[in-house]
Amino acid sequence: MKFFGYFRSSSAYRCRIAFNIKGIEPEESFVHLRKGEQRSPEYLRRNPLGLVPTLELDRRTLAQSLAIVEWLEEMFPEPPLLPRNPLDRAYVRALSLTVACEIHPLQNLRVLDHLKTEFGQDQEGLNAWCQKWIRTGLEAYEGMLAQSGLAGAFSFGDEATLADICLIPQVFSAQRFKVDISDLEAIQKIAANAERHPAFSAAHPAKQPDAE
Ligand SMILES: N[C@@H](CCC(=O)N[C@@H](CS)C(=O)NCC(=O)O)C(=O)O
Repeated sequence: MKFFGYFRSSSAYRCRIAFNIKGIEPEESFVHLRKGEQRSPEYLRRNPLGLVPTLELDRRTLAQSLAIVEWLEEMFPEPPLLPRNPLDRAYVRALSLTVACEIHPLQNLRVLDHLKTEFGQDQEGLNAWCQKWIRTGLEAYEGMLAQSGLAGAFSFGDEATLADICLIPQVFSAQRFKVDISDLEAIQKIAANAERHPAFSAAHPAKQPDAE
């Protein structure tokens, strides 16, 4: 099993947390996004999306972090990343997709590059764009936690789930783009608990071999 990622990629960060929780150590290969290695013909043959992560298996290749994490969950069910009850599973997926579909794509490198080159935005403009969408999405996530009343130490109960695997890398990006989320108390509490969780802390971008 070979995993292609980049230290600062939040989608790769999600998979690293999941690998750590499951106790699996794939061989790693690093794709330097700032140097554009994700668009090299060699990488595009692996992953036509031109995005990380990619998981290469014996005869097959998987793209999309949530598909990779759900495949891991099915292959290695313990410890579980999704609750047992179908409604709870759907809820945890809804939290996860709030990050993965509503927030993350808007702050992706290629989107920011496009805003810069085609729409004349400078770094200040890009930061304002990211701040707007990260804040909007995380406020909604906080609202969903309050509405359900199901959070504990983590987003659903006291054990980390797929939702936290998506949330924590997004909180890291919020810090990177200087988004003030200090008032989002439930998220702050979960982030503090994740910092003390070995699977989350070992997956942190600063601890990766390709970190700069
Ligand atoms: N939905 C995809 C998103 C993948 C993605 O956007 N990856 C980013 C890094 S977090 C990337 O490779 N960006 C390169 C670029 O924008 O050129 C997933 O969850 O895997």
